[in-house]
Amino acid sequence: MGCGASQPPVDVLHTKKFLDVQKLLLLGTGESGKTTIIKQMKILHINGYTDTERIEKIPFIKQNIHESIYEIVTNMHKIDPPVAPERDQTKASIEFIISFGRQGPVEYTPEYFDHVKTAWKDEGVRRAFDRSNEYQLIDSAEHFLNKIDEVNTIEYIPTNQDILFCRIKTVAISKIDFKMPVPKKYGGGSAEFWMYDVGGQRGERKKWFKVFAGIQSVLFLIASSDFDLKLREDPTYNRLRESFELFQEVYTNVYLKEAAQIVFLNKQDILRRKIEQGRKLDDYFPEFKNYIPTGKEQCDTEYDRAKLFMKQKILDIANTSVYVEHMGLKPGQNITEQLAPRDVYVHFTVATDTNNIKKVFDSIHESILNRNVQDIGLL
Ligand SMILES: Nc1nc2c(ncn2[C@@H]2O[C@H](COP(=O)(O)OP(=O)(O)OP(=O)(O)O)[C@@H](O)[C@H]2O)c(=O)[nH]1
Ligand SMILES: [Mg+2]
Repeated sequence: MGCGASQPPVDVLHTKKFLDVQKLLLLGTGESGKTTIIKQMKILHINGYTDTERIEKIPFIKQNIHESIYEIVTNMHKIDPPVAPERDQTKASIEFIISFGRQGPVEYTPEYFDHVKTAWKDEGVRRAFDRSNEYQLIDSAEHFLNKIDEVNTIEYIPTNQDILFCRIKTVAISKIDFKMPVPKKYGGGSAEFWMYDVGGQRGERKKWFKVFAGIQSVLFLIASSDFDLKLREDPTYNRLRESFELFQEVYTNVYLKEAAQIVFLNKQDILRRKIEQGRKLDDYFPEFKNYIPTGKEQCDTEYDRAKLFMKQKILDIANTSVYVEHMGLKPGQNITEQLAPRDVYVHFTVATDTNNIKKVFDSIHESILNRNVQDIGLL
C-alpha cells in the first residue's frame, strides 16, 4: 500500500468513502488482548476513565488477585515434578486461601491480604509461578500480586495500567465509538470509528457472525507469548496453534472478504521475556529450528527470529489461494469462487502499552486513509 500519497483534491475528501464511519472488528482467541485494545481507545480517544469508573474496577482487581494466587497454590502439587512451599508458615496461608474456593472471599480483609502476601513471598510458590505455562494463570497475576499493599488501602484508585491489566472475560458483543483527527494532507477534521469487541473463547465464537456485516477492517489479535500454553477450553491443544488456525478461518471467511486484515502479534513483552529466559519455541513448533528469516527486517536475536517466524506464519496463510463455494440454484450446481489475494498488515504490539498502541493505531488510520484514496482511483 502506497504511503507517499500526495494530498487528494478537496472534492474527493468529501466523497462518501472518506466520510463513512470506519467499522473495525476485534477478533482473536480468548485472552489475546482484544478488550485491552478497547480500553486503550477509551484512554486515547474518549477522555479516559473517571474516578468513579476506576473505583468500580476494584472488586475485579481483588478477584484477579484471588484467582492468581488460588491457581498457583492449587497447582503447585499437581505439576510434574511438583513443588512444595519453602517455609512452614506458608502452609497455613495456602490452606487459608484455598478455603475460599475459586470464587474467593465475600470480603477481602487485611487478614486475607496478609496470607496472600505470605504465600507470594515463598520461594516454592514463586517456582510454581515460574512454571505457570503448565497450568492456567491470568497474565495479570504478577502485576497485581506485587501491589497487594496498595490495593489493600482505602485510598486505592486503580491507575490506567491497573485497568489495562485487569482481566475480565468477555461474554457479550460490545461497541465503542470514537473520533480521531484526520491529518491535514487528507483534509483535516475528524474521522469516526466504531470498534466491536467479542469474546474469543471457543464457546463465544458462534456469536461472531452477528457483527460481520459492513466491517471494513478486522483487527485480529494473536498472543505471541502463547506458544508454550494450552487452551483453557481444551487443555490438550496449543494456544498459538489455535490462533493461527482461527486466523485462517477468519481470512477465508466469505462474509469478511471485503475487509482489510490487520494482525496484531500481541504480548511482545511476554514473548521477549520467555525467549530471553531460554524457553524454546521449537519445542512447540519444530519447524522453527531451521527457520531463517528472508525479509529485510532486523534479526539480531533469538527473540527477533521468533517474532519474524510468527509473522511468516501469517503471511503464508495470506498467500494460499482461497476458494469459497456458493450455493447453486439446484443441488450439484454450486459455484466455486477463488477469492482475490488480499494484503495482510502485521504489527508487533504490546496492548498494555499506551504509547505502542497509539503509534500502531495512528499508522492503521493512515493506511485506511490511503486505501480510501486508492479505492477512489487516485493512486
Ligand atoms: N503483558 C501483557 N499483557 C497483556 C497484553 N495484552 C493483553 N494483556 C493482558 O492479557 C489479559 C487478557 O486480555 P484481554 O484484553 O482481556 O483479552 P481478550 O482477547 O479480550 O479475551 P476474551 O475476552 O476472553 O476474548 C489481560 O489481563 C491483559 O491485561 C500485552 O501485550 N502484554
Ligand atoms: Mg475480552
